[in-house]
Amino acid sequence: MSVVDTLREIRAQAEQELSQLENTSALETLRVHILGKKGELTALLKGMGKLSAEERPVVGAQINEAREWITDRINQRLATLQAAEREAALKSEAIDVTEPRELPRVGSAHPITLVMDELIECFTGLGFEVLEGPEVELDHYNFELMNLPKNHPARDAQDTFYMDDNIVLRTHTSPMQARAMLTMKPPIRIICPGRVYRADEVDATHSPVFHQMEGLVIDENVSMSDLRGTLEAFVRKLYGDDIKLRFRPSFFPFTEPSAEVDLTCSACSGKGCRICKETGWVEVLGSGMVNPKVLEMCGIDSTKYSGFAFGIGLERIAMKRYGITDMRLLYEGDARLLSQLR
Ligand code: 2NL
Repeated sequence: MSVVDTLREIRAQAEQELSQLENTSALETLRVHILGKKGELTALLKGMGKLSAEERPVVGAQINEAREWITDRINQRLATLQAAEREAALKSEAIDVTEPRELPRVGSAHPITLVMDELIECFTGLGFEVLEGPEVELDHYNFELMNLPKNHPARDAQDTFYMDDNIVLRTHTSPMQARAMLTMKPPIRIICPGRVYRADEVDATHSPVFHQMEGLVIDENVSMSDLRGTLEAFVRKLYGDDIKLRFRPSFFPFTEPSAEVDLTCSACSGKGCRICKETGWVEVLGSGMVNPKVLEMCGIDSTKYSGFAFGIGLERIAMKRYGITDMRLLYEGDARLLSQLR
């Protein structure tokens, strides 16, 4: 076949393929196939060495003409295909900015955290300082300094987890308060919030891990009326003016005298219901004047200073506040509980 015939064939073939191919990558394949290093036209150019001196310029010009023609056609087609591809990309990648989007799920604080923060706010407003301490404590701080010597029967009520004979998971935040008395000089006004442990079975009102906030005030001439006034101010801040307080005699080894504080039941306004077991009152905290023995063991002169202390169970406050009747709900991590409190 003559070079002219081959060129005609290449053109015809190119023309047909150009009209059929549908994207730029097929076009590129075609371009390489004809014009590339190993392409058909290149092969023809390489074969020119075999031609005579007269034929060479004529054939060379024909090949060049064909190359220009094909290059033009490819570039035209490229422009068309690129435009179409751009159009398609714009369509498929278009974002409808008016479409409503899925909102991110926003978390919320746990009810225990909410109550803890609120109580901290209350007491810091009354001039208390916040102290935190270790959850793994020495028996000495947790029990001995709180007037609960080894083998004392009252230890039963605070059975806990022993790491060894002398190291326990704290049963209250009192050990931190003992540390404060041993290191600070009166006047002392502190609250100690935190996690505490008892070897209790899990049920609707008990958990082996729970939260407490204890308070301690030590100064000269601190009396039971200061305790009453402080707790009354706290309850008013938390629940408002309508609620009534009742101080009921009680016993704790670390306070003398001791009192438990009841509030009028908010579910029935004191009329009596299932929540308050028909008494009209619910217990919120334990308190008392710090036992002079505890003061002395913690290095405070009990002839010069006196003090009061109290312990508040945060689970109880949270359950009362949010109407949660089973304590286990507070620890199950069910997001539906949190979403209801938002
Ligand atoms: C309760 C009772 C109470 C205390 C905690 C305390 C601390 C020191 C000295 C004396 Cl350093 N007392 N804490 C006092 C009375 C009661 O807690 O029922 N808590 C949930």
